[in-house]
Amino acid sequence: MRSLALLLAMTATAFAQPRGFNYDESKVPEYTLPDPLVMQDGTKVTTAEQWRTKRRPELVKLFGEHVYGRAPAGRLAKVEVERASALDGLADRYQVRLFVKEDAPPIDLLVYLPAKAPKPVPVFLGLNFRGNHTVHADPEIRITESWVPNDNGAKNHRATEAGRGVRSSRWPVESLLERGFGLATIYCGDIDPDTHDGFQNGVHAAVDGKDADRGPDSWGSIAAWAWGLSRALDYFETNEAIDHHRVAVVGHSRLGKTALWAGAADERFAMVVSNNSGCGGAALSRRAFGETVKRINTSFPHWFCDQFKTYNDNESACPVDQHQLVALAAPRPCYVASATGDQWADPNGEFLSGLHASPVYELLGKQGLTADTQPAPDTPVQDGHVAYHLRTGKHDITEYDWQRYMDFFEKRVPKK
Ligand code: GTR
Repeated sequence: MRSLALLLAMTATAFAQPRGFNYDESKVPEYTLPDPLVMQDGTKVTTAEQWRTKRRPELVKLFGEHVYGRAPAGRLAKVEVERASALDGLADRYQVRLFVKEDAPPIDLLVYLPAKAPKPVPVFLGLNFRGNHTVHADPEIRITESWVPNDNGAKNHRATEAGRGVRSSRWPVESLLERGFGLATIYCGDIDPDTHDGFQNGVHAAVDGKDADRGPDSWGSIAAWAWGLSRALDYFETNEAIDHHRVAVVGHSRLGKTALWAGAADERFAMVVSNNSGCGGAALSRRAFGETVKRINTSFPHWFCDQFKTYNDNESACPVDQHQLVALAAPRPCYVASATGDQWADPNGEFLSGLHASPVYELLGKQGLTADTQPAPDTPVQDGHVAYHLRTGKHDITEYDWQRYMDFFEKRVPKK
């Protein structure tokens, strides 16, 4: 019985397109999107000032209360830094331990900076799924002490040497260094374990205390991961080799949802990248195409706040939809990327989010997305401040995706 359940779980992961969900554009229900430029009280937002002082804060609050949960203010209690030359002299490697409380478990931040580039350098920052040591074969990367998932999806494993470099295809470190970028990453499970543990571990326990009272708008795991990304940025502000005004926050899948929310909540990020983020990320919830709100809340009850569960099969009751999350990146550049083989994440719904976020960019004097229908595969649209591409292939983040993110960064994130 157990092995049958395991087999089914593995099949679902391998094909990532569970049956019983809608993948047919003609069956998308009719819906009306909430207007990013209309306040809850009906006032139309017509100036950049109104957006900045009224509507933007209102939307951040709504996403906190209805989708991700509200995170507390945060700061680092202690930081320990180890610096060394790495990758045959190509990189300066920093292994930084971030402590959100003096006695909290460490959050390990791994940073590679191009050794030869003039400092300070711009950086891409993103979370990883299985431990920092999985992103590169570098033998010196610390192995996380937090629980990690194994290949069968079980989440209570200790990381070992066997995992070193196994996810390097997702982290083209040398390509980034070659183009003058630094790369920084944290294992998401160092911030908050990706299991429904009743918020007894990770930063929820460290900051709120174990068994803290939780309300419908208390922070879930995505909000905790996003909060952790902001703590990495706090550290960057103290490292003179890093251009903390030019940090792009990037993430794939659940960690792409996280990148979008991190960039929305923390305007210090200079650019936001959503790679195949799907439901609860860039995809419009009201389309209910592929993964639905109900399904995601059922499979991953710890990701969002409890209030979000009240929108199961009732997406239109939610005061926000995900195009407004993209709009919260404005006027900063935001890249939304999809993959042809990732219908579960609703590629067209991801595109439409970028499109319907664009009026906010325009109000702020920038062009948003410059296509009004989804472009053909492998034809990036990068002429405005919202970029989009549909990569041929499966749910993944690849060298192709990273090269496009670097292209866009070079075009759109000015040197200060
Ligand atoms: C899936 C989930 C998606 C996406 C993905 C991932 O199982 O349904 O929303 O987040 O996991 O993070 O790899």
